[in-house]
Amino acid sequence: MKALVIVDLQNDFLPGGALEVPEGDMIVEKINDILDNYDLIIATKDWHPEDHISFASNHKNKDVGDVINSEGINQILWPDHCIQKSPGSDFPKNFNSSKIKKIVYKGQNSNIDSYSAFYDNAKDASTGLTDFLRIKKVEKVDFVGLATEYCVKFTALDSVSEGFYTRVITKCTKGLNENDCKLAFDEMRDKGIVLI
Ligand code: VGL
Ligand code: ZN
Repeated sequence: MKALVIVDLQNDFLPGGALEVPEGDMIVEKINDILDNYDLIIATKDWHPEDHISFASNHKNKDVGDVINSEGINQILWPDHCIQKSPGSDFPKNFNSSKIKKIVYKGQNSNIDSYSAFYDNAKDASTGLTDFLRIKKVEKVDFVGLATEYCVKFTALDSVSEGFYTRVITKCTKGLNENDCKLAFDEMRDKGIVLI
């Protein structure tokens, strides 16, 4: 079985959204165009409570872009984004979500962020995505979505370490920072992810 995991394709990550990824809107139709190549389509949603630790607004005297340390884990502070059930958390309206068999929600715990759709940033709590893929007898997983150097990277890295044959379709991802994306692609390649 061959699965596609669409990472955090949500309004807040598109131009005009709370945490906009430049040209993030340009991948929506490209993703629509490849859906028929897969046996199973899964989407992830960044799904934060209002008091989430990653929001700069929840910390006194901190700004977006500052880094705090919480229980030994560095946390970048972001604008409020992808608040549960908000319009910013929705899929883009031109995204064909009709073929999605499962939505994996992440970042729901107020006290820790979750860039990966498999585990939180402490590698503590699992979302159940590994079990879901194994039950469905998935061996090959392709990843697309936003943002390349955060949630796409960490999700794909966990996928390869969970033992799945893992690819990232680079033309169906966009990132926040071009140089960080280059570094992210190098790291993914080094860890055995196939970039296509
Ligand atoms: C993401 C930053 C904060 C992502 C999510 O989806 O890449 N980035 N939350
Ligand atoms: Zn987030």
